[in-house]
Amino acid sequence: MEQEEIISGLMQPVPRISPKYFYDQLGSKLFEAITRLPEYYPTRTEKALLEQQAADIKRLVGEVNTVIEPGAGNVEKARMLCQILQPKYFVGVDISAEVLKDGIDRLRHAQPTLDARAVIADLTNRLDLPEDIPMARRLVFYPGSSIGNYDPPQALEWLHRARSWVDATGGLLIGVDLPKEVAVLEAAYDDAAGTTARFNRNILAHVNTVIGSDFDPSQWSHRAFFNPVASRIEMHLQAEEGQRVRWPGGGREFAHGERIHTENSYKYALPVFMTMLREAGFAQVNTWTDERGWYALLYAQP
Ligand code: AVI
Repeated sequence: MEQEEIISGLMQPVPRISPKYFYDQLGSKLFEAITRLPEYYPTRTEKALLEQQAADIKRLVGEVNTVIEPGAGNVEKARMLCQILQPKYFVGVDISAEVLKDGIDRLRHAQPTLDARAVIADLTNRLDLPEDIPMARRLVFYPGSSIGNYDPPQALEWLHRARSWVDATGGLLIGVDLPKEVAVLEAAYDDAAGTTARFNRNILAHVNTVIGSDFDPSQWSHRAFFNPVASRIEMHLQAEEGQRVRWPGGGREFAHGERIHTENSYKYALPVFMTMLREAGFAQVNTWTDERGWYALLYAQP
């Protein structure tokens, strides 16, 4: 299944690899390093917003039974939210088992009265939550502007699914990265220390382990740029030389300079994203933005 998906992507006229393959063990560590880079503003801007607006968030969201975090990663941000909202349950969902389980352990340690669970799942498939988690008063927490890594139709689909995880008493708290000066955006995805370049190249090492290919990551260079028409950062890997890459049962020729598209990161203007939320069945939306207007947290209710 995974193998077929990757090979089919590599065989496209414009070859691509899904960004979900960034997150093997090393990739997850590199992503954590990215979130601490001086150029990568989304994580720290969102954290500061959560801290500054804690009282207002608590007031608006009110009593919450369960916080559900799809793509919870190391559960760093949920810890703060659970402190603010004091839910009974926390359900973290992620494809990366080890990082998630460590994060859940740390959360249990920090908040012993919280019933915290780990669900290992690929979010592109169906999400099955533990059966004893009540339907009432659920809050889906989707921080980090991860919604931006889906193309808009898939992002809308994702919002519809999030709506289906809650009833009329629930809601969605979501982080969205906003459009801003191109130099700021491009630096965030092409940092001076080269961490994002390593993160991007590491996808090839991961692909090698999944499909048995012989990609040489050092033969590929990192490219990241803002596409103003689509309002997204695009990340690509560009072949330094012409080369043939082989895998069991096949292979492909890559020309010098040819690119593999590895990620899009959409930057939504607030009114655009609010329209998507309404389309997905969230009628009431509250927003908080930082003073530079770079990032937004939105609380959406059915
Ligand atoms: C996980 N996601 C929100 C990150 C982003 O900003 O799109 C992934 C990332 N790619 C490169 N740097 C960070």
